[in-house]
Amino acid sequence: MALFLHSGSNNKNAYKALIAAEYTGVRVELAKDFKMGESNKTPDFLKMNPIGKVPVLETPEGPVFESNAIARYVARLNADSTLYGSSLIDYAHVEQWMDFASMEIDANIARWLFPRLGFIAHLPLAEEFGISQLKRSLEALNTHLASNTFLVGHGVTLADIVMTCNLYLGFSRIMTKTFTKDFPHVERYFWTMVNQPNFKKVLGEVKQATSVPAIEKKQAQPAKQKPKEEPKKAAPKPKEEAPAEEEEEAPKPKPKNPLDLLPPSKMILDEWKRLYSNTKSNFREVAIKGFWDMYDPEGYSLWFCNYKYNEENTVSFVTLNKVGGFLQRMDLARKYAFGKMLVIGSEPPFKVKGLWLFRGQEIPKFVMDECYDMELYEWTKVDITDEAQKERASQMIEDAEPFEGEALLDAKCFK
Ligand SMILES: N[C@@H](CCC(=O)N[C@@H](CS)C(=O)NCC(=O)O)C(=O)O
Repeated sequence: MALFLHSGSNNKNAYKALIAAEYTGVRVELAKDFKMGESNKTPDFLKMNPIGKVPVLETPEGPVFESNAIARYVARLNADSTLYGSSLIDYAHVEQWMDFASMEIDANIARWLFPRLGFIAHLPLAEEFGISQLKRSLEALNTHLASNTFLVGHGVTLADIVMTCNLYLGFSRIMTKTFTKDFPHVERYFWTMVNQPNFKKVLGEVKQATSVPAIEKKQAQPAKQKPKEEPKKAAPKPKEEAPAEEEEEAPKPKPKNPLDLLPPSKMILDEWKRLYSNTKSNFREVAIKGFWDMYDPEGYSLWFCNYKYNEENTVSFVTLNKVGGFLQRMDLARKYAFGKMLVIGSEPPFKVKGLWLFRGQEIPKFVMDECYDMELYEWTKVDITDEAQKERASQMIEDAEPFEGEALLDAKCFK
């Protein structure tokens, strides 16, 4: 029998229980025809939650409100669930991070975001305080995640679910790349989590906010306005209202990509990509030879990359998702790059190494700026006058196995 969750379908507080349900196998369904602002004002709803807020879970034993309590209930419905870790101290740490996610992350994102959406009055000093507290909390989280893949232990717990849902509001609505780049481990953690299949089923494809919402002037007076459910779009920003944090996010006219202004190259990237894709046999003789025949060292450069935190790659599917996410985020460079990423080793920790071909002599600045994964790798330019480096590059292109004496868990291509 399914349990019914009363909430709109785009509520990060409801996502906590929905994701927990994916992990525990408990059936939780959103109540049909729920309308925010109407359904949660009815006498029947107020009997379930006297404050009239969502989400509320209807259970055979009565309703539960407060999203963390609901998520805990769903996690505990399956006695075999590992969402609480496997010891008393794990349990305490799960609770610790759930509270941290709510009080230190979510509350400060709300202090920054909600006034901008017009839910409460916008007070610059209060915003400044919220942002400084959020940075302080993210700094602490970043330090923890520098040496931990998950918040607690070696797998997803309820703490990761609650933290990710709270971060989701921030990443998707207000925390732009300019803001999050100072917390690279939080970025890596967030994108790894939202790409886990059980998260993805609920959250879908997640996109980072590209600007800080403008202050909704018409709603900036207190009273009247009540929090709505995470509306989809912010109005365009009135320039004179923009505080410092927002200035740098102002939309600029899109300049031509500087790589398009480079002198023409004799190497046609698409031709190489076609050769790579179409070579089904004699790969060394056909594709690898073809690559070096086409390669133009003046118009392009080759780079080895080596993941800086290989010791964290203790779970195969998490490592593969991490690399998969990286390749997705490189989409912006498709016209200017080709890459091979190898996940190396037959047991953890897995090593992630790659080879990239970029237009120009440097790694393109827009790639460094836009794709946070780049900072997670060490980059070394390939010296093609060195036969050993050239051979290593060839082996990476052809997924040679064993690679540097080890089996390959996977090889992914960006083309
Ligand atoms: N602490 C609560 C927060 C619930 C909450 O603020 N819900 C909002 C939507 S995300 C709501 O129902 N607002 C309607 C209102 O304030 O009347 C939880 O985690 O469940």
